[in-house]
Amino acid sequence: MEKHLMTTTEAIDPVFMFILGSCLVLLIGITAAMVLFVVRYHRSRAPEPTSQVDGSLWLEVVWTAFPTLLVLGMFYYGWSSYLTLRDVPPNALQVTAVGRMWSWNFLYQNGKNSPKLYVPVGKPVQVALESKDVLHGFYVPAFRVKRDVVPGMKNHVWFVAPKPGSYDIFCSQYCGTSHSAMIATIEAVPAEQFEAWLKETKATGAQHPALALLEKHGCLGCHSLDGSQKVGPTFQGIWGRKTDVKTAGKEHEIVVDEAYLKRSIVEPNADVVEHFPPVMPAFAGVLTEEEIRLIIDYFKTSAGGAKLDGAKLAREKGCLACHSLDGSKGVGPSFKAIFGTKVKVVRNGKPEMATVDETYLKESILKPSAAVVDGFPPVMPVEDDLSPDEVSALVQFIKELK
Ligand code: HEC
Ligand code: HEC
Ligand SMILES: [Cu+2]
Repeated sequence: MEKHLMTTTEAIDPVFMFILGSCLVLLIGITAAMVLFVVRYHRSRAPEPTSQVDGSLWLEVVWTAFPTLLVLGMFYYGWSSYLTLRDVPPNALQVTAVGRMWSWNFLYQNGKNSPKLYVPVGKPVQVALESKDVLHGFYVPAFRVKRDVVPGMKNHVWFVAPKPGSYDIFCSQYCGTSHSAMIATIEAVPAEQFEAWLKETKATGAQHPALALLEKHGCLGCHSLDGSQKVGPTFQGIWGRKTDVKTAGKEHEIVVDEAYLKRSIVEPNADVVEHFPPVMPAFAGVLTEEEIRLIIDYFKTSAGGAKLDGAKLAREKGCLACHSLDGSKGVGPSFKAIFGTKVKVVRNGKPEMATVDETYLKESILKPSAAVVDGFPPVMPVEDDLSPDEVSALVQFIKELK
């Protein structure tokens, strides 16, 4: 038999009941004693003091010892359940929750991401907490976990979903206009269903033999296939993209081609991509010529050719938290049918009319404060980890919205 795992709910609930119970007993006891004394010693019943006792050791010991023990009991009980909240079971599933104004996105270790937190029923899940912008709070009332999500700080919670179903996730820190809309759900599903869901991602090009190689050699631990940041640059859209690299200490721009890819795999420190640490192990002698061929082929076709889904991106990057698709006004203007229209914007403090074309859209995404749409607050965040391909996909998506 597996040892029963104490869940966060099981750790917190008894402490809560204990403290609530103690408070109730004290409240009722003190109120009853007070009422009793008021009646019993009312002036009409006892006009003169009835007793002249001026000390009772017994009473003093009791009223010192009892509250002390009670409070120490609360501390001990509370502290040990706090430790349960902080000690993550070693076999916990790892997920990262990324909070931004005003949405949550959940990243799984295989690179999959989702706006809903899917978890297997009955298994512990550790959620690492990250914020893209301001202070948020990850709050799941059903599992009694609540933790601040602070930009630049590592934090985590863990929980076990005991039964299949949906559980609410809220943001517990006021983080701006649409704070109250920063809601997501945990979908707890049976373990087999969860595994199937998790694997679904790899649907694109799952048949490609290079993927197995990328997995086998741990490339996907450092490189994502979906555009997300890991230790190394994403493989999404890698073929033909322009990259700044450092070769022998000198910075220059290259276009990703066969020769560059081969060198990057065999001799990664020859050209080190800007803003990344030179930590990639060399695969010379580990991968055969044939295998490297396969991987490069894969980059050329699947990873490079895979079209980015602008709609999915707009959701993942949180754009849809502020921009509607149906014409309704949100924190920002709706994306519906804006392409080709004219908008009044304020540029350098001066109002002007702008035509919504590709250049305008691109600028709006990369430098939101350059031209601020009239009647809207200048609160759109700069998404600094968008790749050029992602920006084009977003522009394309907005362009096609009828
Ligand atoms: C320990 C983490 C790690 C592993 C494992 C790893 N890489 Fe890398 N890789 C990096 C980092 C960091 C960079 C960027 C710095 C550099 O260029 O050395 C990089 C750069 C690259 C580049 C150049 C990317 C660009 O945008 O120009 C390619 C191609 C690449 N890796 C392929 C692979 C392949 C194929 C494997 C598996 C056989 C692999 N990597 C395994 C960390 C890793
Ligand atoms: C925090 C809310 C917020 C988020 C998140 C956000 N925006 Fe905006 N966006 C705004 C606001 C407010 C405006 C209008 C003021 C301005 O132009 O800066 C705006 C303006 C725009 C415009 C110009 C629209 C027009 O009608 O002229 C585009 C295009 C745009 N955003 C795209 C995006 C994309 C793409 C994303 C996701 C990467 C995004 N926004 C994320 C708030 C947001
Ligand atoms: Cu928030």
